[in-house]
Amino acid sequence: MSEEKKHNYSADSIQALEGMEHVRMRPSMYIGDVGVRGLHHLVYEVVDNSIDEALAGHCDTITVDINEDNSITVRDNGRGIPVGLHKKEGVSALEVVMTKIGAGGKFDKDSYKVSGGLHGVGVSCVNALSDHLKATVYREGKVWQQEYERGKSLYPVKTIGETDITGTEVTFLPDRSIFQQTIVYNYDTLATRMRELAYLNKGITITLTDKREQDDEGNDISEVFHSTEGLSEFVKFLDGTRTQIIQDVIAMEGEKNGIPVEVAMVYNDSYAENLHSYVNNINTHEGGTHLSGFRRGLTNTLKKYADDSGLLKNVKFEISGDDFREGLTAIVSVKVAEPQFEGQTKTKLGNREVTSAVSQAVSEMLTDYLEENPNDAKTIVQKVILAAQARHAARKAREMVQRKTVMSIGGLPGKLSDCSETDPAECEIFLVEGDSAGGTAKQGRDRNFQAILPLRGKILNVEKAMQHKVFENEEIKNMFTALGVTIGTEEDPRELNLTKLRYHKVVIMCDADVDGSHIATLILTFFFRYMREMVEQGYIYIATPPLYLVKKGQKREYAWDDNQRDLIAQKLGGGVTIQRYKGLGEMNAEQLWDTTMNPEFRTLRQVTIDNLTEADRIFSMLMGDEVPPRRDFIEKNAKYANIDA
Ligand code: 0RA
Repeated sequence: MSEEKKHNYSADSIQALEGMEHVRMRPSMYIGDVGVRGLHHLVYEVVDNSIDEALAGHCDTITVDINEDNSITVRDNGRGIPVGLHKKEGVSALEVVMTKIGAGGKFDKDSYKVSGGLHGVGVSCVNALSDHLKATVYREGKVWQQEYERGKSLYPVKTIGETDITGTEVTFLPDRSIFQQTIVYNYDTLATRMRELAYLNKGITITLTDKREQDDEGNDISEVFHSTEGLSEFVKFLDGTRTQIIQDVIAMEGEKNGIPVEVAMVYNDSYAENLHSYVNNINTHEGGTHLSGFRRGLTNTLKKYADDSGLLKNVKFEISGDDFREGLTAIVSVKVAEPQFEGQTKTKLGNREVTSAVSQAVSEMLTDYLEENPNDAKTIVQKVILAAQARHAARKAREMVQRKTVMSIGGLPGKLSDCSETDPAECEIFLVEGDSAGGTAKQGRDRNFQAILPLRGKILNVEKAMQHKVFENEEIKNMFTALGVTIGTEEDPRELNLTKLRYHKVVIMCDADVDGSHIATLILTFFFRYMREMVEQGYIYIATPPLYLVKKGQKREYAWDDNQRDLIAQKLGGGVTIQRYKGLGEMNAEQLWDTTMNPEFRTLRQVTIDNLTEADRIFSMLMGDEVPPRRDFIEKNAKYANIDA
């Protein structure tokens, strides 16, 4: 495609374009983006085809290899993609699947194709976006093969040998000219998704191997994901470090009105609600009809049980739906033949018929459970009553925050050193650990567009505090007021209101040591639990102060890690003095500006949530009671709180 043609791109020319070329021209339309997310999406797309084959009952083993050159190999023991002549296209069915957009699963009418990546685009799309792809099919006693470059076949399907197994193997190398940011795969990202898939599709064994890296014994890094219990194991994994307050995970699996519904739930002693929902193995962040169905079933059933059992006799305040979900962790997974996805990120299920299917399923299983486990039933109802009580207290505290914010034209927190610029898009606020570092930051900043809010020592761990305590906390009230964020809109009294947000960059600036990263994590936990939309909108950043100052005579250079320090020392030719910054407080205002605050030289790390489910698990683990898993995580991610999981 010439440059000129690209610019003269019109509706007509889309149709004229071959599908595969269109994928290369507008990759984001097919895989969301061409950054890290899109890169990993290619793997999910290929794996989803194998999952479909497994769901159809023909495959139980999938392996995913990250090869040394960052190419990916996905292998399964299914029937193998058909290789016979495709009458309409006049070439092998394999070639059609690999080179025609939307050809996907059209061959097998019996199969109930439900998985499929977020955009359900198929493997041909991966092919179009790969520098090179090789498909190998083991089928009918022979090994068949075809290779492609940027989606174009290099030769007709050929046989390269004999075999007594069946299956499909796809190896692809993403095209650097498309994925310009990076083509390096992240093991943990893939592991998280493969683990999730194993829990969502019990019985399948998924092995992930990283051939780029070996352990001390020289073996590749590798993990096997397999779940016999499915969602109930997933719930236990997610709630791993929380304290369960009922005997067992409440789990059900069945089909209602032709819709397969799977639910697992457990109550813990926290105050957080953790609902995760999936449609056809896709995480529906924005919820939708299946989640409404779950909520409805849960509320109706528990309410009825509580009423019938007389446990509410002396309860004078009203109990709301939210109260039934405090301390609840639950996963709802449905399979829908023709899902309608809505919402900003197309992760909200719209199919109306799903609500009643899930609601009925939940009512049935929960009614049985409560009858068979009266002790647990009582525990749950008591928890609900406490939640309702606390909610009334929390509402008062929230209203205080709100009143203060509304009144606060000119009533900003005393500790805030505001900037003079008033356009939020241009404004930054630094949340700084401690008053002394706050003072340095205040001197070092550019007061035109940078504001400073010092926070006192350890801020409240919101993971473990009841809601009203959170809203009563001074530092947290200051953050709401300074940021101009309120809670409560016309429609939803709990929704965040960002219309008066005063800064579009909120920078968490803490010491570059273990204590500092702990404080940064506490602040992040607050944003994640109480201002999640701020994170989702990309407003939250972490500053990265340097670890070392290397001096020789008048020359000063900064280093952010040991390696860099040594290189600088070498470059300056020995005889250097090295200062290790133990905290922000050891820097003077000018140094702090030069290294950490000046937009020209600083590095800000934007906090993103790739995988909400995993982020949730990490926060509950980091901020929970149990020390060993936290220590493990921090050691593994020692390079300064790597929370953008
Ligand atoms: C359609 C028909 C048949 C197999 C597949 C698709 C298939 C596709 C993929 C993609 C990755 N692994 C796969 N395994 C199988 C087979 C129809 C038949 O044998 O009758």
